[in-house]
Amino acid sequence: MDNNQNTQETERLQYDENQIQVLEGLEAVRKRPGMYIGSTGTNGLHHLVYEIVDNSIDEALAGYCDEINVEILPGNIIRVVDNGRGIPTGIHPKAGIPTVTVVFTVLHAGGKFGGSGYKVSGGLHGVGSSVVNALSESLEVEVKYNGKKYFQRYERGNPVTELECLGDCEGSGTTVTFKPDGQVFETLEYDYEKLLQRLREQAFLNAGLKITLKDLRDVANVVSDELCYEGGVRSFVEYLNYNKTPIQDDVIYIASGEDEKGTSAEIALQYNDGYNELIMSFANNIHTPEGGTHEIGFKAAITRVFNEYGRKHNLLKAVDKNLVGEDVREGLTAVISVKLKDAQFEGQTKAKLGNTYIRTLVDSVVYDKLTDYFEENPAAARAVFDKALSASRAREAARKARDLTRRKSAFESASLPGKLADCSNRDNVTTEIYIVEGDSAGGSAKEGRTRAYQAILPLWGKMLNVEKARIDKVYGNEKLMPIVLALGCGIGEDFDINKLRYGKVIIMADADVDGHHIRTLLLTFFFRFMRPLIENGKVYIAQPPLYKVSAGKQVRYAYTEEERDAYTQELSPDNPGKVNIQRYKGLGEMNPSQLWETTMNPENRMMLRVEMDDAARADMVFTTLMGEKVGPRREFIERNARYVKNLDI
Ligand code: TSJ
Repeated sequence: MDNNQNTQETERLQYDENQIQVLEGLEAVRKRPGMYIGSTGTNGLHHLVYEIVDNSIDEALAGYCDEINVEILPGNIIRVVDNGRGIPTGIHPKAGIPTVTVVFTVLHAGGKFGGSGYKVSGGLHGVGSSVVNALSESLEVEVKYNGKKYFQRYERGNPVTELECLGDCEGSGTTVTFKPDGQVFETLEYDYEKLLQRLREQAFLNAGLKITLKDLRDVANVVSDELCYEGGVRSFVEYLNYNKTPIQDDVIYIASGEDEKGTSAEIALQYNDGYNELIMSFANNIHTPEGGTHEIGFKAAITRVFNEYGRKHNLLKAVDKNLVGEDVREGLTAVISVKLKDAQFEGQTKAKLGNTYIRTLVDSVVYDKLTDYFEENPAAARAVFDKALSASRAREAARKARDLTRRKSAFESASLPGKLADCSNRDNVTTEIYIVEGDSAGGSAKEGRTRAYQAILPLWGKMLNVEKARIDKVYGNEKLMPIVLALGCGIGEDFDINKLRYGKVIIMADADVDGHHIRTLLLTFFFRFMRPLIENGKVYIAQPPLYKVSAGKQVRYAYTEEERDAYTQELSPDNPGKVNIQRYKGLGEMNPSQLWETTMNPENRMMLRVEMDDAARADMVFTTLMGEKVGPRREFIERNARYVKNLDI
């Protein structure tokens, strides 16, 4: 880190009573970091960056900042620079120390000395820069304020220099550089794509704000992105629909304007020819993946607009039932962004907006503007209405198909698929189902498994790509139904995680192109029709070893090239030149006991749990990889080769 030549000479601060309280506050943060940043895993690590950047975004919202730069420096040190007013450096009247020092050392100091007014209450949001400071091995702040440059350094939350004036300067702004504490975090490695995703979101939500992200960790390979969207939420919807095929030319944009309480709503939406819905909602720029009153108001309004339009233009006859929410949201991509002074976040993860007046506000503005849009754009209105109508017919067909499957399975008494070799235990905690590609691997798995708690379901032949199918095509599909029946938890609206028959759902396929394809198809299916299965961490990918390294009777299985080389080293001293390396091309090359030892035995096996960072990111990946457009797919793979590999976990 820079600018710390003077550190050693500077005396440590003398602490008065206030300061001691402060340090006890930050001590609490270090004792229970999870309480403040959610976790000490990779999410918590990234959360530190968002906390700092949010301060710059507040400054932008207040109208004083239009550029934010975020850099990942060598050693996974983060630097955030903005061109705002700079954090005030004068003595804070209550604390008796510089305001900037208060900001970094007093818990919950944020917002007490100004800010945009759109502060949020409770939860993990806006816990503030002092938390980041407490959880950083070191943090340095440089402020350009009132024509002077100031600097202060902290270690694990404690100031180790006074706030020093470094002399005159031009302009104003804030630079914060921090190194997350290895004593606190399980991992210190920043994920560029993860930061990019979140910063891009913020750039869309703050139209015109320029955010730059730079990865400077590898000098030979500097990566950077500049994010600036004049179109705001409209651009956001265009971006989300980038690899989809819209059925209307324009993005519909709805804005409420600000009311006397300072509340406002902005909505952008566009329909595409696919079958999925993607709604991203935000309150005060904070993502609300669990929805809340803004989403409820939006959904209620569009359903009403569609039904009134259908009745008025006689597209829905007297005998026809009303369209339901699912119908009018098929193929919908929407972004909802509301701003309010007294945001209440609810739910387990504080990811759901609770203020009831927002429902009415969003409902009425969406209802009015969308009704106008339909009347003024008859061609687009007809296209989206007809789509909703055919969604409603498909829903009816799916219901019939589902009832048929239910009757059939009741009739056939055993409702489990014939190919399933079930386990004998009946609980859904300790049991596992292996979904195995190919009959021969399926055979080995059946023989090698521990029957008490491991079930095997072999798959064979080409599987349906559900990215291009509606739910009615899943019912009765001979490749997918065995999975649905074996898992027992239903699909789509009927899905019920409590009915899942196993504790873990494990996909086991070869480590080659075909295996990759099967994994992607299965994950697409789970993501589109059994999403809570992924959200609840039930889906795993088995990792068969890539190599068998043997010397005489000694055998090692290697899951990476590094491991292979290490085992070769390990075994060679005793057996010079006698090390044999076999590369496994498929599961079929292993006999049942080898398959058990290397891939299925909980004591030895490597498995990856499938996790979903963000529905929007996952949606984009699945549409790109499995959808119809070839151009975006190629671009995506070229740009994200590393990420595709990660996702394919
Ligand atoms: F919080 C923080 F310290 F982590 C941090 C704050 C980090 C970064 C990168 C930037 C900022 C920040 C704070 N940028 N801009 C500001 N602005 C103020 O703190 C500020 C300045 C002037 C006034 C005023 O009323 O005159 C009010 C505020 C909140």
